[in-house]
Amino acid sequence: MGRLIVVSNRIAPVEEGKAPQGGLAVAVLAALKETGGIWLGWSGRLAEDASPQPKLKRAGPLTYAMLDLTPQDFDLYYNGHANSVLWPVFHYRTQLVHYTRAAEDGYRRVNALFADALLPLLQPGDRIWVHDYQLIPLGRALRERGVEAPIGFFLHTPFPTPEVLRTLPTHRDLLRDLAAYDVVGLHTTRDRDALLSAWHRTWRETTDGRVEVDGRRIVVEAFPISIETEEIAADAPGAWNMRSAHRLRDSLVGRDLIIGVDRLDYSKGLPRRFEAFRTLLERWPDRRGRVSYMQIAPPTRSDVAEYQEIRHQLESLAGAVNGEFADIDWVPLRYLNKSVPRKTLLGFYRSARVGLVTPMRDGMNLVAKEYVAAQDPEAPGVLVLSEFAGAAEELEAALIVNPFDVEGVAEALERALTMPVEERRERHAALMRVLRGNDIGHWRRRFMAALEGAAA
Ligand code: ADQ
Repeated sequence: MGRLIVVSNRIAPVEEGKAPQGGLAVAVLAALKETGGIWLGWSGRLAEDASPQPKLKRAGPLTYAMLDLTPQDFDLYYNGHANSVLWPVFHYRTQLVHYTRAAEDGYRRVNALFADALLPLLQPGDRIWVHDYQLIPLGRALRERGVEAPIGFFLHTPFPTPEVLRTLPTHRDLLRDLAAYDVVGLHTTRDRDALLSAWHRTWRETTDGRVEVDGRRIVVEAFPISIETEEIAADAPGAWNMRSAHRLRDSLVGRDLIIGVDRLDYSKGLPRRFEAFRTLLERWPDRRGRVSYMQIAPPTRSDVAEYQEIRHQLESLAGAVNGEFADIDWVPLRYLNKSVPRKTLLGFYRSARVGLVTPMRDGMNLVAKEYVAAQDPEAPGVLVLSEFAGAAEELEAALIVNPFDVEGVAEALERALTMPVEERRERHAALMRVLRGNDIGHWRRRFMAALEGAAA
């Protein structure tokens, strides 16, 4: 097997001896350690005189290649086309799209920069794995520079249906960009079918299950991303005993906890989720004083206007719910705008009677999976999960809700809070079977096997 070259917007270099944070970093590093290789991405630094050559940092069999960007390029590429056009289109929020040709030019220029930076680092036998919507044109940019190595692409967001995709003025270019890859991976069969129907005019399925676009044969498949199931299940009891988890439970004085953990993003459905909690307290008055909802939501993409707006909206909603229902010794809604260390989070998940995950659209949603894996199998909490999270395709034993139906979400909360322990155990066991059958290692190996198949 040749070396693996991973390209993503950000890279997560891991200090010697420290564990990587987060599933994707874990998966990518595991793959890179197996084969040796390079991880190329933006360094996180902005500089007026950014060099087009990446800084290289070696760590055993792998090399981190870190590119600086100019503030102008970053603004057009990242805040502009990636996060103000592609992110809202892919999450079906077409009213939030701010398309400009200048931003798309910047996006393509940065993708070309990535291609130029990668070219001199490549060797015969390399396999290339590109990640996510920031880098869709990279495969074609590499092909235009003569790269013949197998190139795979994985999209971490949903892929929209053709009518929604059409709001992007240059959607045909995007479809042609995707056709430059040998493997295109999506989270769910729904996303795969959406891409196939967008390709409909030019694609045809071949007998070996591939898709032919303009004479190129491409593997298009659902690879549902997952978590380190066994590690999380093994770490959770210790995390439950950490001081942070004790502090949390002490503060609850026996009340039930509902937990939500999300990046502060309009795709995550937080305003309606707050409304659903308010509806729970309105319709079931004896829940008052007996349940608390903690929402952890660290701000992201704060330079984009919509992200500032949602932050204000949530502050005002949280204030309204607490103003209406709080008592001298009870705060119904705890709203935290900060990030929490991974281990601490596991202890919080395990302390919560309900995991509330209600995005309006989500590629997969790893929080849903982490919440399940962190539970005590003898007394597990209940996952309430949006049908619009990719995870719902696998996690059928959760309480599945439509996040647009605020009353329905409140009913599911009430049902979760009153669910007998036998039913909770059964559902948890069913969910764990799914998460053991498809953990992050399985995801990585399946994708790598598809890429290897393309090479053959
Ligand atoms: P995200 O939109 O970031 O990911 P998610 O899948 O839930 O959403 O992953 C978030 C990760 O960050 C989880 O591992 C979670 O534990 C962690 N996290 C979230 N909030 C945190 C906090 N306050 N403190 C600490 N850690 C926190 C994108 C797509 C998803 C897709 C993933 C992976 O939007 O749909 O599942 O990529 O492909």
